[in-house]
Amino acid sequence: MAITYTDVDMMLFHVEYKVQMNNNNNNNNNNNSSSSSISAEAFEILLRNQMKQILLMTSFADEIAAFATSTDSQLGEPGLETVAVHMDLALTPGGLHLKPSQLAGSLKGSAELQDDRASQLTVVAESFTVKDIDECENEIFNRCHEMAVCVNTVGSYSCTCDEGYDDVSTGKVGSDCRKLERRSTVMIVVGSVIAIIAVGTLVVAGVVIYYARVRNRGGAAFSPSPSTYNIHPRTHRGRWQV
Ligand SMILES: [Ca+2]
Repeated sequence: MAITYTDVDMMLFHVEYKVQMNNNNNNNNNNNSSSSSISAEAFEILLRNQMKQILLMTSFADEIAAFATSTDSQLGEPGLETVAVHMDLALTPGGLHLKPSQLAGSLKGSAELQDDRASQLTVVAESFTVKDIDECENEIFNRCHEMAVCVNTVGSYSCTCDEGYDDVSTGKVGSDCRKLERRSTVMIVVGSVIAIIAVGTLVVAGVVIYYARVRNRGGAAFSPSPSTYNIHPRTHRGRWQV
């Protein structure tokens, strides 16, 4: 199980450690044949409760937002005493100052205080290692926009919009990138073309109208008036008589 915080900014770390299955209880019952048997469900409950106690005693307890554990080994196998455990640890942004080595040291110290060999489940304190989670490797861990570059940092990550894209994010920087400049340029070009066509149409229309008027005026000047025809009414209509 992994923590997936994509709606808020969290510091994510991966913790690897080992737990030791203690057989004291079963030895006391003289029943070694099922000494290691424990259901996966019961083990998860034990593990989570113990880890919660350990985490609450660390120096960064106030920064813990959530944790999730998972195991590699199959549980309930005869003779199985040590199980490798993975834990995803989410801290609030206030934990930014903490380094993985500091987290591991605090976990170790807290586990040593909790170490109780008489109980069924014992945490092997020496096994804690803390690693940064590379949020950029898996999209479920980061909120970078598809047109943004994701850069992993210790405990966190950053997003930067690609060149030519504007950052219009309202939340995490680089979570929303838009092609605003190019869109404006296209609109300007389209607007200019429309304006040129409109002006050209007006000019052409003006020229056509002008020549039409000139043509109409010229035709009236050279046309003979009806009175001119009446001077020689017997001549062929339309021919001039000198
Ligand atoms: Ca990281």
